[in-house]
Formats: sequence, C-alpha cells, structure tokens
Amino acid sequence: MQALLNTAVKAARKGGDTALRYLNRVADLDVRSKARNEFVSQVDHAAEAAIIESIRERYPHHGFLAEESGTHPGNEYLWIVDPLDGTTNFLHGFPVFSVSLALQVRGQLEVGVVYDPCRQELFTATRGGGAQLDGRRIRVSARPGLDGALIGTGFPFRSNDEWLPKYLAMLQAVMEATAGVRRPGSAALDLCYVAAGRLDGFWEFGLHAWDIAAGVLMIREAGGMVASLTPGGEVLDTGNVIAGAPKVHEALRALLAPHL
Ligand code: 2AM
Ligand code: CA
Repeated sequence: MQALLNTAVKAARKGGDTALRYLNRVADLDVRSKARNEFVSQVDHAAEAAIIESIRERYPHHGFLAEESGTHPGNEYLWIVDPLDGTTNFLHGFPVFSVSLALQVRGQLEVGVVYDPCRQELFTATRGGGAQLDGRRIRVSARPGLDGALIGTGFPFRSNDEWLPKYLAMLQAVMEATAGVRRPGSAALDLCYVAAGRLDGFWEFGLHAWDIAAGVLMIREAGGMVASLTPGGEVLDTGNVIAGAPKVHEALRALLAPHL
C-alpha cells in the first residue's frame, strides 16, 4: 500500500501546486456560470489532468472517477478524484480549498490523501495503517458530547436546496447546543479536521463521492465515526454525511434526527 500512497501524495501535490499557480491569476480566470452557485474553471480541469497523468504514469491500467472528467474505466483499482474541493472559495481567493484523492480496490477504500496547498498540510490514511498529518499520527477529539464542541458543516446548495428549511432548523439546534459552528467550504478538508480533532463533528447534505471518499477513510483511521445521515445506503452513495468523534457523532445524530 505504501507505493500507492506515495503515488497518491505525489499526484495530490501536483494538483495543489497547479491550483496555487492559478490562484495569483484568479481575477483573469475564465469563469463560466454553469448554474447558480456552480462554477467550473480552467483550474479544476488543469489540476485534474495533472493528477490523472501523474497516477497513470505509474499505474496505466487503473480506473478513475473524477469530478470534472467523469468515469475512466480500468481494472479493480479505482481512484476517486476531486482536483479542487472548495471551488467557490478558490474563485474568490478565499484560502480554504484542497485536493482530495482516494483509492478503492474492489470497492474497498484503501488509501486517502487530502492536500491543503495554502497551509501545505498533507493528510494521509491507509486502511489499517492509521491517519497522519504531515507524517504524524492524528486522532479524533476525546470530547464526550456536544457541550463545548466545535462542529463543521456545509450549507445546502443548488441541487439539494430542498433541504434548506430543515437544515436551518438543524443549524439552530446545533448552534444552541455547542461552542460553535464553522462552514469553511471544503468538505474534504472539514472531514480531515474532524480526523485531526480540530473539529469535533460535521454534517452536510448532498455531497459527492469525490468530496468525501478520502475524508471518510481518514476519520475511520483516526478512530472516528462517519455515516449516512439519511437511510438508503452507504455515505458514499447518499452523500448526506454525519461524522465525529464517537460520542459527538452519536449526540449530533440524536440532535438532528427530529429535523430530518
Ligand atoms: P466543490 O468545491 O468541489 O464543488 C461545500 O459545501 C462542499 O460542497 C464542497 O466540498 C463543494 O465541493 C461541494 N459542492 C458540490 N457542489 C457544490 C455547489 N454547487 N456549490 C457549492 N458547493 C458544492
Ligand atoms: Ca468537491
């Protein structure tokens, strides 16, 4: 697994470096408004191409599921790629975005890498091998419940805004029960912050597999819980995420349940 992890790290750094090179030119980017609140920029495509090329150089037969270019069939190794998680932040020069790469082998998550190019922080995980930040082992927080907890979230956006009224009731409940709520804007990074104990818990609706696959492995390997907030499948399928340190996860689920 170490060789695959090394490949993932190299590719994630290339993707992140590509994004940083564009960041200085963000004002001149060709930003097409595909739909409300949704932007696809040159940088997503450039970063994704750099990532896929870097992995293919080493593993020409692996498959890809990538945010910008979709499915590239391959063998039983599937890379799940988000070249720029936090695109809206990036396009505003708001320095919270990341590259997220996960490797599934026959449907099982084996490797996860999330790279934050602004802070140059690298989160890595392998199944059974723990989670690391810049090579040092990370663990979820030891917080025993919601009291004093810091909780991350993301707002419902265009394609899932039917959740908005219920979401706002949830937000109020969480604000009243905890030390605070943060909405940084990169779900991949939010999940890593849960893994590292910087956040005690997290919830968001309507995410895609490429936003969360690496973060899901990161949290599990850091001793945390991550699951679907709604019935009807695994979290990678529903995209409705609840995560946290074990006791925070449990308490957050109980707090949100009446609003679902
Ligand atoms: P993205 O930047 O790759 O689109 C923020 O709430 C999270 O939701 C991010 O991980 C973001 O990933 C994801 N997301 C997906 N579609 C989105 C949209 N239309 N608007 C805002 N965030 C979106
Ligand atoms: Ca994303």
